[in-house]
Amino acid sequence: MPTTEINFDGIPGPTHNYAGLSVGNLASVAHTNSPSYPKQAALQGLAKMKFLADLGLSQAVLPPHERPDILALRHLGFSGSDAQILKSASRHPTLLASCGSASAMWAANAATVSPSADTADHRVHITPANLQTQFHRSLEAPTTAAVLKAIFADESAFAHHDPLPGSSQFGDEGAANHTRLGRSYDDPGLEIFVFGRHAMDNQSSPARFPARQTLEASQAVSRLHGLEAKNVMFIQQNPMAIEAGAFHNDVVAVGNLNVLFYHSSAFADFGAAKQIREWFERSECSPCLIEVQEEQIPLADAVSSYLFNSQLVQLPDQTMALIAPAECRENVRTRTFLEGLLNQDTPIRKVHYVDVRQSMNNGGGPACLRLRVVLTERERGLVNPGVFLNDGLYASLKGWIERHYRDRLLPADLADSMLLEESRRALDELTQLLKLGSIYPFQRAGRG
Ligand code: SUG
Repeated sequence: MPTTEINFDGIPGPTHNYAGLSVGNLASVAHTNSPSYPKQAALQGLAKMKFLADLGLSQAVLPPHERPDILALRHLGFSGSDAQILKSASRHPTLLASCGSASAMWAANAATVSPSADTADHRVHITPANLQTQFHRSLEAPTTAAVLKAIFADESAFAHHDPLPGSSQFGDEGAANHTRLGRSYDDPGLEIFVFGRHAMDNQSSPARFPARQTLEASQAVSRLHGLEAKNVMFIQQNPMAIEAGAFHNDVVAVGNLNVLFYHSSAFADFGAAKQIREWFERSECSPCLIEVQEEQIPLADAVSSYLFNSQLVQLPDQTMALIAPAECRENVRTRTFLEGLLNQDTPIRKVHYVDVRQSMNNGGGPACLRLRVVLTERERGLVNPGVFLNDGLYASLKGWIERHYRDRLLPADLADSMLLEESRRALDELTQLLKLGSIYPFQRAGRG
């Protein structure tokens, strides 16, 4: 098998709920306190994974995190038994919801990964994102780091870095603000880091909504990964896009190999396309830059439909497909645009629509749910094999979700100690299914 891209998808966890925690994420805020459907969320995520696997793509899974995060609540001064902690914390609903979010499902924010073709020591470099802008997301980094170490354990092939310091100057949201382009997966690629603001001087940044990724964080990740300066670009997100609800760059742009598909308002630096073209010229390959104008798709439609949060994948026949959210089929402008795109001369030959609405309602589309990892055949052979989705694992996961997940949840249910027990039982079984060993605090400390 040649070098390929593998999608690692986060499974929506048993506490999936709508608490409206993410300022600047229009869908999250719009669904505040709506009932959520955790079983449906997880089944939708799993169905997307199966769909991609059936297209002949390599697909793997990442487990949910332990929620509510009892350790975090203890750290914040709650004490007693787990049930007592939940009861006391329920008097602070936003705090409890923050410790109960299933946000680890959005694996595009788990880490930044640089393939071995790009790095100085020819290992795959992994930096878990600190996600420090939103408290509920900042809780993910330690478990994410443990999970990634359990999956990519061989140090001769995989280099794990600590998350960046948890300060606002180093806000890092992982692969959602990182795109790798190139001639093939084997060749050194162009790693594009998109940042929302300069943290260490006074350059423009949006006012209403937070710019989560800083230039300083992106530069640090690029240094840690040992990337060559000539193969790295730092581009600022257009503050207007953040103001319109594009809290991550992957809401307005997606790239793969020589294709970059993006909204004309995605980047503040209008010279970015020229620089990308120049890089490709040096690599003796022509890029396919598909810039979508405001007249074609207004930014508001791009954000509500999540058109650019489609996955752009390379199929075994070497053509590309867009895996778009079903919302793009319902929006006449995006549907018409996508139909037209297939008649243009680009590598994109197919559009498939997937229903991940439970995740979409919290601002997470198809591309948010996956972390892309490009691996050589040797590296792939060194990955913990338990996480690869095949028919057997698919059937096991489906049964596991059906047995353990609740149908319906409200944020107030997070105070129910039975939910914590159910979730821990589910996760314990999952680590056995995926052969991950003990990765959760409750597995190490014994049940409280
Ligand atoms: O960080 N939503 C996530 C959605 C992340 C989407 N990821 C990418 N674009 N790659 C966020 O805003 C909402 C949780 C809540 O409200 O309970 C939330 O965290």
